[in-house]
Parts: sequence; C-alpha cells; structure tokens
Amino acid sequence: MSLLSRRKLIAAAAGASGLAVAARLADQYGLTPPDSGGIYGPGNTLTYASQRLLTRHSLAREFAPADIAKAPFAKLRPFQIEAYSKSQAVGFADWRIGVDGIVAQPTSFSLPDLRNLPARTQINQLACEEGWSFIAEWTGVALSEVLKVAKVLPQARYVVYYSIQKNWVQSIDMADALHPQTLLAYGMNGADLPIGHGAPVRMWLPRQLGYKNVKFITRLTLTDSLKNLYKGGNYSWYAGI
Ligand SMILES: Nc1nc2c(c(=O)[nH]1)N[C@H]1C(S)=C(S)[C@@H](COP(=O)(O)O)O[C@H]1N2
Ligand SMILES: [Mo]
Repeated sequence: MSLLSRRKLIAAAAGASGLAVAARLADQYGLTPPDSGGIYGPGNTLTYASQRLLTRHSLAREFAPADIAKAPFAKLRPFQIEAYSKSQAVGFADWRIGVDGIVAQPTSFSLPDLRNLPARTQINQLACEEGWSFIAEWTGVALSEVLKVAKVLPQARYVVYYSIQKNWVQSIDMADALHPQTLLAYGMNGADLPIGHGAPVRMWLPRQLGYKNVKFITRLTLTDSLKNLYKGGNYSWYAGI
C-alpha cells in the first residue's frame, strides 16, 4: 500500500464519513475483517485495517525472567468432558491435533510430533479483555512450522482453531498464523502446560487478547472464508493489542 493510501486510511478516522471511507479502502486492500457487517462493523473494519497496517511486522513485547508472575491466574471453570478426562488419565498420550481444510497434506499431530518440531520459548503477557493480565514463559512450536508440515495452499486465508470445549472456536488470518510469536504452546514456566492453562496444547498469540488464546486445542482448519463459521458474538474477531 502506498504511503498516500495509508495516510488516507488513517486520516479517514477523523472525517465525518470516515468509517465509510475506511471501509472502502480496507476492502480494496483485503483488510476487511469477517465481522465487518452489522452495526459495529465499520468500527471493527477501521480497527482491524489500521492496526494491520501499523503492526503487521511488529513483535509483541518479550519480558525478562524476573517479570514472570509468581501466581498466574488460570481462568477455568471446572468442566466434565469424558474424552478429556480419559486423555488426561493417560497423560495425553492419545491427544491429537488434526490439521485439515485448504492443505495439500492433511495431518494429525500427537504431542511427540509437535515436540519433534523446532521449539520456541518466549516470555509474554496474557491480557484478558476483562482487564487482568499476567506474564509467563511459554514454550511450543510456531504455528507456521505445523502449517508447513501440512502444506498450506496459497488460497488459505484463515486458520480456524477448535478446543475440546465445543463452544471455544476462534480464527486468525494468515498474517497472525505465520507470525513468529504465534505458537501451539505445550509448556509454561519450564514445565508441561498445566490443566488450568489449557493442557496439553493451547493457542498462544501474544499479539491478541486472552480470548483468542484458546485452550485444549484439538483441530485446525484452513479456510478461505469464515462466512459459515463466524457468527459474531460478544467479542470482536480481531483482538490486536
Ligand atoms: N478452551 C478455552 N479456551 C480459553 C478460555 C476458555 O474458557 N476455554 N478462556 C479464554 C479467555 S477469555 C482467556 S482471558 C484466556 C485465559 O487464559 P488462562 O486461563 O491461561 O489465564 O484463555 C482463553 N482461552
Ligand atoms: Mo479473557
């Protein structure tokens, strides 16, 4: 995008018809989020498009070991899911994460499969939309490595990710999916990821708010549209911080 167009997009926020102009420009550059319809739509488009232009190459802050929280808060109401209890009983030895959709090589990953891929450790903050946060050290495999194994095809635009908790489904665009700090995390503070924080594997993307960091991941699907999937809800689709 040219400097002029970028200025136009950002300046559009100030004008009377700013939101409409921003929406048109965003559309032109493929920066329209899937929740662009409805009454909050224009605002969501502006937030997403302007953040994307400003931060697409940026890294979330990484902290020092001394910053790690002594008592990180696990936001978890007790749940009863038989498949989960069974897997937990065998130390998640049978846990699988399927990768399907717009890929040349649909693949099912066990935990050892994930651990055999290059590991990355980073100290970042988890920030919940409710206002609390904590800093922890996260270890996992970059999502990009997993997508490489599954041979993602160029038509893919989003990664949809599912939890064993059926009401937890989220999605990100390829810019975030391929971002070096986006992990499938299986470790926290030097140990296995605790149950409360999403064992055995959670999505870890420090550039977005807590609710995009889905726990107990079971499946990833590559799609070119979220039309039949994203139903809106309380949270905006793009939660960049
Ligand atoms: N499967 C699942 N993932 C989830 C949640 C959940 O309840 N279930 N809560 C989300 C929210 S709102 C936040 S803030 C973070 C909290 O992560 P934590 O429990 O590790 O602190 O997880 C997110 N991922
Ligand atoms: Mo949250």
